[in-house]
Amino acid sequence: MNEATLILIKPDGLKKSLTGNILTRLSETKLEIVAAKIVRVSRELAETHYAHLRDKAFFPDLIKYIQGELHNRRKVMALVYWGEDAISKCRQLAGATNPEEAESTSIRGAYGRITTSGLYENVVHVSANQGDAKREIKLWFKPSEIIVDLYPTKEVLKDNVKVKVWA
Ligand code: IDP
Ligand code: MG
Repeated sequence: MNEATLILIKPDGLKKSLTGNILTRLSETKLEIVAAKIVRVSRELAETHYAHLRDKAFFPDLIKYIQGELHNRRKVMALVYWGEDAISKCRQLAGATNPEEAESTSIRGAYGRITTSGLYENVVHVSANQGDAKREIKLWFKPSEIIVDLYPTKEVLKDNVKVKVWA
């Protein structure tokens, strides 16, 4: 079944100049890129994205990590991949959350590391399931930034101009 997934190239991926390698690896999936941008991650976006991990000891480090404070690279690359079994194909290529446990040929296995404070710096984010993908894509992208219709939208008036927002 066709589905969408959010991919983030995290600040360590950008700092290590891995963007090209990661996009090349992802192109093996033959999925379609339907949205892409560079994002400066606010604290609010970071905390909302990782809300399910709020109670973990590593949460403060995780927020610093995704905001680029650990790598002096205050940006991430955000993409939406779309196509047959997009989530499982991209999760497979990304590898396990713990880069030490990830297959060495996976993106995280090849390029990730565990910091001395114990945080998994694993280079990429991939939505874990369709529910997460929907929540995350709607959080990171406006409807007008995606070239296919993924989720229901509605029109609202903003400064007397009609704009599409997530319904
Ligand atoms: P996922 O990225 O594979 O979906 P999540 O459980 O959603 O894994 O965790 C989000 C991110 O938080 C991970 O990608 C990793 O950077 C970090 N993380 C998750 N679990 C741990 C842990 O047990 N120790 C350190 N960092 C972790
Ligand atoms: Mg996750």
